Amino acid sequence: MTMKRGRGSHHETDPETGMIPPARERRGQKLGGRTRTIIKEGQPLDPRAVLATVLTAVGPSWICRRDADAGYVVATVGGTVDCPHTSTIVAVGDRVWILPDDHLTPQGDAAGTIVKVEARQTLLSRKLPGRARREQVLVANVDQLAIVVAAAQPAYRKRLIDRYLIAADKGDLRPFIVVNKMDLIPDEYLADVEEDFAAYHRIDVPVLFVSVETGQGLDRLRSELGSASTLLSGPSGVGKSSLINLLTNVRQDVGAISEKYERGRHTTTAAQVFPMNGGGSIVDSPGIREFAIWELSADELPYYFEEFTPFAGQCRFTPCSHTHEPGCAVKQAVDDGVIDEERYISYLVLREGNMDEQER
Ligand SMILES: Nc1nc2c(ncn2[C@@H]2O[C@H](COP(=O)(O)OP(=O)(O)OP(=O)(O)O)[C@@H](O)[C@H]2O)c(=O)[nH]1
Ligand SMILES: [Mg+2]
Ligand SMILES: [Zn+2]
Repeated sequence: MTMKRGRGSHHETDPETGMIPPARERRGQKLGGRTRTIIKEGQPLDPRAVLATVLTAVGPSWICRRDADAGYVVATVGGTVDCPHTSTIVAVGDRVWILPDDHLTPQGDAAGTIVKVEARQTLLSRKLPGRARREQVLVANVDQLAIVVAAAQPAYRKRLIDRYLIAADKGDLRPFIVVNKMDLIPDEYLADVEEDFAAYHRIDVPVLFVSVETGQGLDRLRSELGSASTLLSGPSGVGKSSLINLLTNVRQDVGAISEKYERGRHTTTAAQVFPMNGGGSIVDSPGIREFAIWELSADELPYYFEEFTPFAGQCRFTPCSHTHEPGCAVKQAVDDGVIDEERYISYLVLREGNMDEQER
């Protein structure tokens, strides 16, 4: 681990798997243990079941909000669940049907069992960190992905940004980049930082330069959020939660409930949906250390670098991997400065192997 962090070395994620401990607990208790969950599609739905949205995880349970009355339910998955997907049975953002329990939780909240999960409209997923070849869905059903990085402390990594862009493409999310902590950049270097992100403008990915400290760029961010649902994701310590604190004042609501179940946690440990006043929602998520794309073949890789497309047809060889072939028009475009060199490096790194990424 050589990644710089903005503050002390807190470790909300499991150092080995990169996952938050509650999720591991959840898998152990619900999937590996005696209360095994059986996935069975298309079973009749109990008429008492109510539709809700998963807002966040607490230990092995999920805090959900009922559609009908916006009330909260703490629900678990157990027994047989009707679910169209096989990886990550329930994720934050999922639309679920909950069978209400007769009893409240010991903390006094309505309780229930998730009996059905709806198909996901969009998703952000990655390969589960570690050796296992499994998909991990981080958040479902948001419209937009704000890739949040810091101008400094911690330093941003283009390789990570480019991975996020591919994952957004795969999961049908509209991506944009938020560069926070611009207050840490001395005036004489501001133009350099902005220039460093110009390649993203050229591929139509908006880049917003903001600062929680000075308020710079927050109006632009608000208008980018609009009435959509937006996931904020990025490394730890870049200011995702700080931004959300500024942008929404309903944070306390959901936060208060999850704190009853997980006392004494300060950093973000699970993704959490915050409804916004003007409609839409904003989703906070724990800092990401590793981001390997789930299912990415070398053949399909060039299609995720859309700026290569006008040149790819002019390569001398077909197919051309755009790595070593003579007469490669993509490489020529990089040499000519028409394709951004950093984007090309991301392409090469991903071709080499889409491994878990820590310090690239
Ligand atoms: N200088 C400066 N510091 C900031 C800014 N935004 C946030 N910070 C600080 O950066 C640190 C991390 O902020 P958080 O909001 O907790 O970061 P996060 O991205 O939510 O981190 P995780 O929950 O661990 O993923 C805090 O000490 C913030 O006060 C900013 O614009 N400028
Ligand atoms: Mg946070
Ligand atoms: Zn080529």
